[in-house]
Amino acid sequence: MLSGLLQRFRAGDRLALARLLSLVSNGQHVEAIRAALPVPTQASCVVALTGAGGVGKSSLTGKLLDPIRASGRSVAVLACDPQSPLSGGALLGDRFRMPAFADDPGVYIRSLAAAGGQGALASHLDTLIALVEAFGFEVVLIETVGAGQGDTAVRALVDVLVLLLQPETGDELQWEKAGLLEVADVVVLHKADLPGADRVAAQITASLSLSAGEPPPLLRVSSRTEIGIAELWQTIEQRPRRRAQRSDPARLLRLAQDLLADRFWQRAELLEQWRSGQLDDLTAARLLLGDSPGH
Ligand SMILES: Nc1nc2c(ncn2[C@@H]2O[C@H](COP(=O)(O)OP(=O)(O)OP(=O)(O)O)[C@@H](O)[C@H]2O)c(=O)[nH]1
Ligand SMILES: [Mg+2]
Repeated sequence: MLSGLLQRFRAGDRLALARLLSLVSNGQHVEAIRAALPVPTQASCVVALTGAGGVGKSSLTGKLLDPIRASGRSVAVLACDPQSPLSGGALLGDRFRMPAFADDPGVYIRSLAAAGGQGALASHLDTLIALVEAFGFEVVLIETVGAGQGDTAVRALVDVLVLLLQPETGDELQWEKAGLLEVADVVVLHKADLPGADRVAAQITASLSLSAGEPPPLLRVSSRTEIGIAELWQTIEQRPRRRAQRSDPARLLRLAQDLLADRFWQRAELLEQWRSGQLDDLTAARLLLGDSPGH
């Protein structure tokens, strides 16, 4: 079942992509899927939009599709929704805000909910990203509800983390306490069309100036009036890509694993010998690596 699915995935079948995303978000066959993914031909740009519920992550994600598509790049949106898929509300809601792209082959939008909630989804987020990257999408936008600690984990998996704040939340000090500002690469004061935006912007600027090192840029954006949308995408694009940091050995290891995985699935004969018991695990693994079996 899985190998057929992967074959269709490699052939560019969107239904196969959807099915694989479902499997991974439910924690099924994650290792096998991960191992079988082709190496992406080009590095994509992975952006996470995080912030409290209702801050406007979905609306802003929809708006960002315009400058991304205008630049000619394809884009996948992964909305990591903590709600049950049974409610269906979030999925429909997200789609409804992006109707202009329903027939655009360069746009793929998917809401994901995990049985185990947000944490379960986040634990497989790297593989979910790898899936849409391997499918060929050049930009990946991830919508995730900010939960403080979770954002630190998300940050390690993406190129740019965008934190959304809004005026009039009444709990403006919460993001400071949670250390959210510290993990952000770009801070957005969203719903800047609302009254109180100036005051909150000044508060955020003051908080940012207290942090050690270069503070992240703060942008005022409104998805309602479209103020700041183009500037935001430009800012995101110009940020250094975290994942591209060449000094990270984990990235090299990942590439080596991908290459090895490619080789693995081509070694049908070796797999058959292993399945039939002619080769034990260790010997088969060494042969796969190109080692002589005894060493
Ligand atoms: N005034 C104003 N309202 C906005 C703006 N963007 C979104 N909203 C409203 O804010 C509400 C929440 O927007 P969403 O985009 O669903 O927010 P979200 O962060 O994705 O919400 P969750 O996915 O539920 O966490 C909606 O009622 C939007 O109409 C904006 O720029 N200005
Ligand atoms: Mg949303």
